[in-house]
Formats: sequence, structure tokens, C-alpha cells
Amino acid sequence: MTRPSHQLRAVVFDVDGTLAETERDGHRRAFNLAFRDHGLPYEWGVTEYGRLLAITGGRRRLEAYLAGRGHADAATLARSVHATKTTHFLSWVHTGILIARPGVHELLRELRDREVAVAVATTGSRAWVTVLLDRLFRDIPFAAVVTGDDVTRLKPHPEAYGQAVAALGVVSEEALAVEDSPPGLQAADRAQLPCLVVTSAYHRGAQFPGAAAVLPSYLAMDLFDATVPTYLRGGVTAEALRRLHAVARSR
Ligand code: XBP
Ligand code: MG
Repeated sequence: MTRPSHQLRAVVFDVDGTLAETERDGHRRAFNLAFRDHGLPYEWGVTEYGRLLAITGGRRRLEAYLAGRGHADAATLARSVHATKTTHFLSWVHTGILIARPGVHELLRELRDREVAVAVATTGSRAWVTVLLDRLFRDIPFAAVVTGDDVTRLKPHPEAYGQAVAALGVVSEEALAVEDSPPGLQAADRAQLPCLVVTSAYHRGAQFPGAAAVLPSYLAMDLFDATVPTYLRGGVTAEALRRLHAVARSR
């Protein structure tokens, strides 16, 4: 039996900035503690870290920065500092101080209840990603979790999305991505997944060409914004995603 073509069967979520606001006060501070632990005279400020986010993947970000500061052993040093950073970040994940973005847990539950599969495609490290998902969304069965450790090329390369779609057993036309950043949108786009962008703090002013829609939050909007379709103004619900996917596929 053939199944109805191009119905929404899976939603693939990014993690950092999309499921939780992790960057400014989470990853950035963990990097700074790791610099201190390794006796390195660096401290990334809020604005500087925002610029550095253009380099995806914490270890790559560190390596590029350290190479730019003249460290001949930048790759080895980055590996070691990043391991320390991960330990700090993971300890915060365990304490439960990181919270989900408002409205996202309700959306995940709705998708689960409608039997729309949910998955993750992130450049973050597996060591903390799986713990964070378990802490924040224990009742959500993620059908696939693709992390930065599972791919050879990080976003904006589409590899993570390609792996997630393959693991879900769907075709890209049956899936939708949710992202917060320009490299994330590019990755989804290059994997041929329509993408809803829910901007995070660091990417509010960015351009998102090709996004199916761009919203500041998962919650209902209290301002009239003619650029947002009516069916999304009541918040990002499972039904709104189904409609957004249908519209995006028909373009
Ligand atoms: C997130 C990243 C990650 C995090 C840090 O981007 O690039 O590197 O900043 O996590 P996206 P790690 O949301 O597009 O996946 O240090 O574990 O890499
Ligand atoms: Mg992100």
C-alpha cells in the first residue's frame, strides 16, 4: 500500500537555541571556566561569543580561536580544553539549571500524541545532548538523536539532517526541521527539509532566506505581524506545523 505522499511524519529539532537557550549563559560560561582551568588568559564576552557562533561545533570554534591567537598546537589544545568545557556544561545539565524554551515541551507532547516522530540533529556533543534530552523531555521518545560526534561535517553541512531522516525511515519531503540560526537553516535547507526558524537570543536580528516561517517564540503572539501566517499566530502547535509543512511542500 502506498502512503499519502508528503504528509508530515517527522519533525527534526536542533538543540542549542531551539530546544533550550544554552549558548550565552551555558556553553559560553563553560568555555570560560575551561580557559581558566587550563591557565589560558581568555574570556569570551557575550558579543564576542555571538560572533564566534558562526563557527559551528565547540571544538572547531575553540581551535579556530586558539589558532588565531598563535597557538601552534591549536588542535590538540582545543581537544583538551573542549573536554574540560564539556565536563563543566554537563555538570550544569545534571543539576537541572537549564530549562526548555517556553512552549517547546507542549509541542513535543502534541507531536508524540499525534504519532508524528520527533528527532534531533545538532552539532553539540553526544556527552551532554543525551543527558539534556533525558532531563528536560523524559516523556518524549526521540526516534533519532544525531549529534556532532556522529557526523564528519557539521552544520551548515546537511549531514546531520540526512542521518536523522534516514534513521527515521522517512523521506525529506515528509519531514520538517526546527532551527534557530542561519547555519542550522542552511543545513536543513541543503537536506531539503522545509524549516521553521524560532529565533534564539543570539540570532534575533539575522536574515533567514528560504525559511518556511520565522518566529521569535513558540508561544502565541500578542502583536499583529502580517509576515506571520494566521495559523501560526496562536503559537507553534502540532496542527500549525502540519499546515506549515503542507504550505511549504506546495511551494
Ligand atoms: C550548536 C553548536 C555547538 C554548541 C556547543 O549549534 O555549534 O557547538 O555551541 O556545543 P547548533 P559543543 O545549534 O546549530 O547545532 O561544545 O558540545 O560543540
Ligand atoms: Mg541552534
